[in-house]
Order: sequence, then C-alpha cells, then structure tokens
Amino acid sequence: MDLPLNVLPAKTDGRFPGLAIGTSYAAGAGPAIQPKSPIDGAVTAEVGTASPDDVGKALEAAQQAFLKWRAVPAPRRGELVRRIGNLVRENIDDLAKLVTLEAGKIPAEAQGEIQEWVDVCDFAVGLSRQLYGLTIASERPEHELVENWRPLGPVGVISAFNFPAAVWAWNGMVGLVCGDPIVWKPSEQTPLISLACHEMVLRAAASMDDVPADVSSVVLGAADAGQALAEDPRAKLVSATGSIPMGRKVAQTVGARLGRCLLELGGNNGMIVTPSADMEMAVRAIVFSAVGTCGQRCTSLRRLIVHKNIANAMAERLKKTYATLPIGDPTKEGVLVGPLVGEAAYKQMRDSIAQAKDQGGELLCGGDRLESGAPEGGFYVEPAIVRMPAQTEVVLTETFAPLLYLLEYETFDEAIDLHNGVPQGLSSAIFTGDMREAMRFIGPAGSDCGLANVNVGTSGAEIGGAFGGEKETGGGRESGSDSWKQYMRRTTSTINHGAELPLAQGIVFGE
Ligand code: UN1
Repeated sequence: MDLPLNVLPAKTDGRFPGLAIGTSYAAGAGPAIQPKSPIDGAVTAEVGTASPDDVGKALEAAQQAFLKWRAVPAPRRGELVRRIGNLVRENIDDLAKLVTLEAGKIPAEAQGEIQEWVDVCDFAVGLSRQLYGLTIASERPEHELVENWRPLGPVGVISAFNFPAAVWAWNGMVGLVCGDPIVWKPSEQTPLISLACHEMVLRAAASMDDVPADVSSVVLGAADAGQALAEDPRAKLVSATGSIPMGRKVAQTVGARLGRCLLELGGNNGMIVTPSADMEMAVRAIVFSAVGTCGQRCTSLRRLIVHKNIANAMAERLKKTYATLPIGDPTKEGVLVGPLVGEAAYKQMRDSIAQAKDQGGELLCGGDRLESGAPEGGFYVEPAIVRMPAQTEVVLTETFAPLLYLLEYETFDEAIDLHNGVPQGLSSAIFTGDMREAMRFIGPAGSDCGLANVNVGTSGAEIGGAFGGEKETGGGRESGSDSWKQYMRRTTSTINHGAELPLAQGIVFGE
C-alpha cells in the first residue's frame, strides 16, 4: 500500500519524526522503530521515538501554549475544531487508509473510525458555545453563588492501537474547546495515523491567527514515554485507554502526585438473549459485536448469555453464520474479518481457547489460523465460539481477539448475576421483546456497566453519549454528554454585592 504522503509530515534521513511539538518536528531522542502492518507483517515505515526528556519538552511547550489558549474565547476555540473537522472530511480516505495499514481494519470500519472524529468535531464545536456553569441561591442576603468552568491545562492522552485516531479525537477535540493543549502518546503500532492527525490540527491552526500551534503535540514511544507523561505534574489530566495493567500503572503514578486521570480500560462485554428476543436481529448484532474489528474493540462482545431453551438453536445459527464469514486481507473487497494485530494476540487467543477447553468448554467453531487465502505475514484467524458450562476463570479475563463464550441461564436473576460477575464493566446489551426485562437490565439492579444497550450490540457506540465503564474498566467517561467537565476545572465563587459582611452558617465573629 502506498503511503498517503499528503497527510503526513516529511521524513528526515528516511525516517518519520518521533516527536512533534506544534510545527516543530524532530526525530526524537528515543530509538527508531519499525512498526509492522498487521495485514502482511511488512514494515510500514521507519519512525523515530521520543525519550522521557522529549515528553517533558512537549509538556513545557503545551504549558506555554495553555497560557495563551485559555484566554481565547471558547467559541473561537471551537472555530479551530470546526476547521479541523472540515480538513478531516476532505482527507477521510487517506486517513482511513492509514488506519487500515496500521491497525488492519477493513475500509468500512476504518472510515467509520475517522467518521467518529468528524462527529466529535461537530459535537465539540457546538459544545464550545455551551460550556455553561450555574448560579446557586446563597443563604446570605445580597450574595450570589456562581459556578464557572475554566480551562484545566495540558492534557496527556495515551491511546491504543485499535482506535488509533478516534480515541485521541474524543479527548483532543473536546479538550481543545475546553482550552487545553493536548500531548498525545499513541500506540507504537500506529505512529503514522497519529502524525497525520497532528498534521490536520496544524493545518487548521495555521489558517487562524490566534491559535498557538503548540496546542497539539505527539510523542511517539514506548511505555517509558507514557510513564513520563503520567509522572509529570504539568499534565493536568491523563486520559489513558488500553489494558487494565497499563491503566493500573497510570492510575498509581498519577495518583501518587494527586493528579487527575480518566481511564478507559478493558471490557469483558456481555449480552443477554432472552426467549422473547428477535433472533434475526440478535444474531446480526452478535456477529458485528463479536467479530467486527476482528474482536479487537474494547466494546467487542466476549460473553453471550442465552436462555437455556434457545441456547442450542442460537449455537447452531451462529455456527452457520460464522462458517460464511469472509476472512482475509482487509483491503480486499467484501472481506469482513481482517487480521489480528500480531503474533502475541494470536498466541493469546490460542491460549485462552486451550484454557477454556481445560475448564470444561466445548469449541463450537473457529480458532485456527488461516492457512491460505490471506497474506502470509499476517495473523488471520477463524473467529471462535466456545460453549462454557459455567463462568470459569478464563471467562473472567478479556482476550483481545474474536473469541466468544456462550453461557446458558435459566432465570433472569441468574442471567444478571452471570452478566455482572466479572471484574470489568464497560459495555453490555440485552436482546428481548419483554419491556420488563429490558427496563430491569438498564435499571439500578441490572447491568453494572457504563454502557447498557437494549436490542443493540455491545460495540459501535455513537459519540453523543458519554463513553466508558465501571469497575476495572476504570470509571472514566469520554466523548459526549457532559464528559467535557473532566477537561475543565470548576470554580465556585461567592460574590457579595452588599455593604455588609455576613458569615455563612450565621457565625458571629467579633463585632
Ligand atoms: C475502543 O475499542 O477503544 O463503541 C473504543 C465502539 C467504538 C469505540 C470503541 N465507538 O465500539
């Protein structure tokens, strides 16, 4: 695949920059990397990386930019994001191409990811005129209590390979209208799309005369770059998306300096299918959620909890549908299931299937690597379904691959218990025609996840809602609704417009 050079910065000495601080690109003081495309294992490019020291430089530049950016009126900050959105619309094909190359997504899903960026731009532009506060009745005469939201400061974003543009965009576009510069540490697997994202910001910023270019920077690198970002008190918010162990490390590091973090970690997403469900719709939703993006979304469906009377029929339907899935090179027309990100992911999938069998599971289909019909250097697998006798240990962990566990339930209470009986709490779904079951599922005694869907699969959320989850998923909320509040600091002001100085709680102090 030819690189879409028109959306990328120039190379120096045959290498793409590893450090981008506003308009200044540099190789970065870390070792160069050669990421491989999941499609065929071929090296996509040689790219520099940033050292922990470079991360400090980016944060310093972000802090300086913040002093200017926070004074620019929010609707004007929205204008920057509006222009970014327009550039993304113009370049959607090239940007999506990079997502396919580096993350192995099929074009429809790669385009969908860039569309999420466009959508969150639109959302953030509107938001830039709605960063509203409150006035609160004061207990004192001639006093006002006023709540305002102010820009927070530089935001560090750590993101994963599987949504290499959208996750940064949710944080970045909202953060920018909130008045915060963004310092981004993307996955080492996806450096090119992140440089292209930064380019879009730079080009939009260059078309305005009141935007400090240093509102955006990219620090490519390994875990030590992420660690440097988490440690640095100049990062006023650290928003991290990825594995639970990574999030735990970030939370501990940020917590040690009493900083603020926003975590969006693993899911172990479940769906309950009850006897009154529309089977046709359920099967379509299951297949998209479980095998879309080759099972590599944090919202991918991992656990299917089906009523015992329909479990056999469901297993048969799914086996039939799985047998017809077009797996292979994601750039080929008609393919729905692309590659796993690499060998480690494949090994993890094999390992989990072996463990599931040891724990009493029956492999209904899939699990093998494709021997033909796909590029040799890639890891193409047949999506797997394992029928489990119980929610055993392996089912409690997230395997980032197209591996679906099928569990049975008898009573609705049991279904909810099974559903909530895992440490993660990101996305969940119920398929039912019964309003009582649906309302119970989304109610206080139902799903304990951040996302609880009815007759909709677990993956593919829109940007307008707050996105994130509970328990080991980390508790953060990104993107829509009032997630913006995390990117700002709240001030409560008591204003006395009278000529007396009454104290709260009626305290009389001296005269
Ligand atoms: C992720 O996998 O990190 O809801 C995010 C979805 C997408 C985002 C997934 N909008 O599946």
